[in-house]
Amino acid sequence: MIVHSEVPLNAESPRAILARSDLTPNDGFYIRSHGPIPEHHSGAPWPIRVQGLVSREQELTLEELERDFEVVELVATLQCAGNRRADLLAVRDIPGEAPWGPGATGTARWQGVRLADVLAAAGIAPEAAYVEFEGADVCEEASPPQPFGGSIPRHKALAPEVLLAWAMNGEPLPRAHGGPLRALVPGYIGARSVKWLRAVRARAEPSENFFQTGAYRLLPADAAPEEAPQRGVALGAIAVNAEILSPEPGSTVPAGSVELTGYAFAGDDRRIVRVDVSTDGGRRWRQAELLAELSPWSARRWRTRVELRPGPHELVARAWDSAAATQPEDPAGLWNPKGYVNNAWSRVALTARR
Ligand SMILES: Nc1nc2c(c(=O)[nH]1)N[C@H]1C(S)=C(S)[C@@H](COP(=O)(O)O)O[C@H]1N2
Ligand SMILES: [Mo]
Repeated sequence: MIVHSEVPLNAESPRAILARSDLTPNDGFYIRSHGPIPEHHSGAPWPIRVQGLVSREQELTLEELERDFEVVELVATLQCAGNRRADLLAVRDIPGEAPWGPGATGTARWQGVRLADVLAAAGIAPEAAYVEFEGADVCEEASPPQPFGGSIPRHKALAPEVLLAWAMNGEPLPRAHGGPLRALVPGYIGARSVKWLRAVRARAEPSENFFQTGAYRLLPADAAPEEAPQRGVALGAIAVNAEILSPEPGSTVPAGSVELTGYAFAGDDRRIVRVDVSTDGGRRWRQAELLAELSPWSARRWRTRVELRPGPHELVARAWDSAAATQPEDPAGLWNPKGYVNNAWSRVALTARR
């Protein structure tokens, strides 16, 4: 793993791990944490509260979730809003934010219960337009310090793909990934998939948590990060994105036919429909072969071959989604004060040798 900080633990997957398989192994899956991992002894109870605009507030243990609701499994990709930030940092400095590369994403098979079923049992009120999640980790970087949290709109909270999940790739949810229980919101920025889940709250308004109002907002380039609550927009659905995974940037490869692989991911309920690659800076494109789509909520790997003459090259890739959205050409126009949502074309410079 490429470690960005030890405390709290933040680490991204190397390109090679993402290139190897559709499912990311648990021990190679990126970890993004704003606070310390909360104490929990395995097997000890972890009751969650379901509260707010519901007719019957509840406290549910893991055992009750598993016993009283349908257990479902789902393959879904998580992707941090800060994925690929390094390319924005190359445009202009972003103080206090780590230079995440393309490995702040991963795909796993998750197991849990549908949030919709839990909300139905609690009797979610018609005026509940948002559902808030709150974790157990108190984050010192928030002002004021507070548990990590955030919210999603009602229509998403009631969608069948949103889970309260306790297992990842057939193992109990590892503590670094929110064990014993996390929210899983496929198609939305990773920040809404709150780890170490303690409370689910139906509300008329979006969450007032710092990570909803003060961070994970897309600010205009001229805003200061402190202006976040007044300016910009809270991030939700992910924008279409793609990255070249191999060859590695800066590598030297034998000239001739070179295999190019990568990932592509479309947000919310959109699907990847096409990936293009170019060896001449985007004047001419050819289509890559799309590999398996494990679920509507998962990233898709792709591959193709390009002919490279000896010398320096820049390989370019971009994806298209089912709403005909594609990626912007240049990160310069995407720069924003917190360094989110870099979905510019992927560019990898390398050398081909005879
Ligand atoms: N409680 C809590 N939940 C959290 C976070 C956190 O710091 N605390 N980080 C969020 C962010 S920003 C992302 S991208 C994902 C990362 O999930 P992972 O560490 O399992 O990859 O978790 C989200 N859930
Ligand atoms: Mo994130």
